[in-house]
Amino acid sequence: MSAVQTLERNSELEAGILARAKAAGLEAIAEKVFAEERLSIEDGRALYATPHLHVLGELANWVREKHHGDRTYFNVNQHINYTNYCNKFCKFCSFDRLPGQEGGYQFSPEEAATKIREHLEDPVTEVHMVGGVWPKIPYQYYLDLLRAVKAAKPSIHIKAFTMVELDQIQKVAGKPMSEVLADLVEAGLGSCPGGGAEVFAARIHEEGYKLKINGDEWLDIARQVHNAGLRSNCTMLHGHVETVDEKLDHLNKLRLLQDETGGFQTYIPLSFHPENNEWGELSPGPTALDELREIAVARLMLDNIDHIKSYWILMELAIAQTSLSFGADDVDGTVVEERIYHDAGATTPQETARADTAPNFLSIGVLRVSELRGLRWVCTLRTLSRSFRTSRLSRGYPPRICRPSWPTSRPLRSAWARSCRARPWRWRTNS
Ligand code: V47
Repeated sequence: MSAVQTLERNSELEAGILARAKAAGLEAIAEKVFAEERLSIEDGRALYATPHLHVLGELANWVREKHHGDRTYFNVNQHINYTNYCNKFCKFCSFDRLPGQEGGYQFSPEEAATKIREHLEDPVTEVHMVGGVWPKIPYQYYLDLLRAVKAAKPSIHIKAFTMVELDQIQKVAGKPMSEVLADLVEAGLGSCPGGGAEVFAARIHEEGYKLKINGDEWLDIARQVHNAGLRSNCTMLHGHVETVDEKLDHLNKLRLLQDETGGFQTYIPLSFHPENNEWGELSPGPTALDELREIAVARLMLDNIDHIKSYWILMELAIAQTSLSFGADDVDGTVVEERIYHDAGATTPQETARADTAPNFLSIGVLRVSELRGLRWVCTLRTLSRSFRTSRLSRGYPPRICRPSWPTSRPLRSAWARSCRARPWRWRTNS
């Protein structure tokens, strides 16, 4: 297609979206989106309120395609929750235990390293390591944990310790955060995950997690992490007792810090899971439509954060797939062993084997699945890409959900599915 044809098609696409936005009363917002103007809190309220979820999705998908085209990022990673000992008693948490309580555990650095060694045959490039906050854990433990994991697999990228854990680590270290971060980096830390942010509003902090750092403290530690040259993710826990305005305040605070530091790589809305925790009595958690809205609003409000992640462990694979048409461009990874959400009632599998996941996402027309290695894109994986035609993403919305152009007949399709499982992925490593 020539450049002129592409331009014509894009403006046709925009005209179509604009017409539907107008019918939905979202025309002014659509114009701002196309002009790449920042949306206001008032615009955010309209996005949360609109019953026209498809128009919202269309706008978010337009932005997603503009930034990432037909790419979806996927990661061969491994989660390690090194301890569930915690003294914060957050009302949404089902994972925490006290020492001596049934199910309580803390891995030694060597045990964590063993978990990495168990997967040396897999092309795992990143470990996501978080745990509870337990003041009796000495500073040296955190350094040893990083070193042991790195020794088990020197090439691995370690994404570890939320701002909440860093706060605790700094307290136990008894020295400035800048020095603590330097020590952790020296021991192997590569970046930080986005957890622990919950909802920044003082009311929610007071109601749900008052023993933990508050929103301003979370943001301040994130600032220090970014200033130390590390990148991090950011999150918001939604679907419990929060209001729309509290969510918009949270998103706005993330957006402002990102203007300042540029250090957030990915935003992940975390869907509240209600089993085995206090807040479960107050809320059943978000519906699939709430989850799609959360992804789309984030894509539109967080205009300065590159990646919006649908964490499939929380959302179920099918909703995570659908969310790729509502603004998400990242689906996390293989995970291997997850405890925080499974303790809270998640019914997703513990691990999605690469061979199963790739066809799952590819089957909705995502052609290239790329690997996020420790928050840096280093690999592009073109599994099966020749078997599919770009239908979903380059033709705009609504997605033709989302048929691969081949194979079409049933026997061919089963043969194809079998071969997906049998065929190892091919990797092209850029580093
Ligand atoms: O901070 C705890 C949340 C977070 C529940 O950075 C719950 O790539 C739902 O942040 N229902 C930790 N959520 C996990 C996290 C994360 C996950 C995946 C990827 C990344 C990343 C980060 O989990 C906690 C808390 O907000 N959480 N309990 C619950 N019942």
